[in-house]
Amino acid sequence: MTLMLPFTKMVDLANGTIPGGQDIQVRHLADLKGLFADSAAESALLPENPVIYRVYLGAHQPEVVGQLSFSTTVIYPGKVGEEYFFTKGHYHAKGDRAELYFCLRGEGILLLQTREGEVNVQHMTPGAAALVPPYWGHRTINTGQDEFAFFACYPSDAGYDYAAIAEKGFASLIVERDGKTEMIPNPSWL
Ligand code: S6P
Ligand code: ZN
Repeated sequence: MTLMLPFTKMVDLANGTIPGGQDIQVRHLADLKGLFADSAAESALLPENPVIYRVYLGAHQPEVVGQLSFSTTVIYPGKVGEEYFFTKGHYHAKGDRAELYFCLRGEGILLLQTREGEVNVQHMTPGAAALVPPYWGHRTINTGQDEFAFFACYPSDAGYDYAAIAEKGFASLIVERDGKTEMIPNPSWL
């Protein structure tokens, strides 16, 4: 066994970034193509191809049992049609791996769903610690006017299954109607 040394990374609480982190993933609209319900609105915005969110990896540990990795995600404010900007969303490839989210700034929704289609909504405001239990797919959505940022800590071997969400989406959509945030059924959900 190789003994790893403890370490500390600072999260910038003002903006939710991890300065000097190991990696930054940038997700533009083109990376989320096909995920928004209003495909006409999506196509209209594609030439502009805005950045939807960034993921700042604080620690990407070896993908083995017992290790923890952590990151922050900053989702920018905006909508495609009436649907707020969101993350791609995934199940963990190892479905029995849980995850913890801690909201740093802004406001948003953690939308969870089982493979059987049961949906759950957690409201995220600064200070909210939300648990993603094993087997729940998860997507985060910026329902506010400002950037929405949260910290995530997860087993390093959890992995990602994006395919199921990319194919079927979530059973519910989070939209703005008449200036209010609403959850509506996804008309394309089978
Ligand atoms: C990883 C964790 C987050 C997301 C990030 C982006 O298990 O849930 O770090 O990766 O919020 O979301 P997505 O769906 O694009 O990976
Ligand atoms: Zn996850």
